Formats: sequence, structure tokens, C-alpha cells
Amino acid sequence: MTTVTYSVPAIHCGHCTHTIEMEVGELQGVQSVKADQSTKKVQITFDAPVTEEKIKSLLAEIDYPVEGLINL
Ligand SMILES: [Cu+2]
Repeated sequence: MTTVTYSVPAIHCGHCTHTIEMEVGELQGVQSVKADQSTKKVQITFDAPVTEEKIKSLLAEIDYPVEGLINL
């Protein structure tokens, strides 16, 4: 199980966080998604078959591109 936190500056409201949580949550292998409106961060816990690459390309597709990985 891997947890990553991404910086997603395009988040600007509760609709954005909801969309991200719904879309990323549908990827097989994603255990949890928490998108935060005030910090513009998305924390994702996942396992195979999904990969970071797939998560990032989905976020780019839905117009919430990842602009950085935050190492905790
Ligand atoms: Cu929004």
C-alpha cells in the first residue's frame, strides 16, 4: 500500500474536491482519496493494479493536473 500527497493548484471549491474524489476513487486499487480545498492537496492511498502514472494521467484528463508530489 502506498500513500502519496499531490499538489493540485486547480482545486478551487468543494465541487473540485468532490469530482477528484469520485473520479480517482473509481480507479481499481485506490483505497482512499482525500482532496482538500484550502490546501489544494490530494492524498491518495493505493495498491496494484493502479499506479501513480495512471492516477496522474486521470487527474490531468479531468483538468486537475498534479503540479508536485509532497513528501511527508
Ligand atoms: Cu471547483
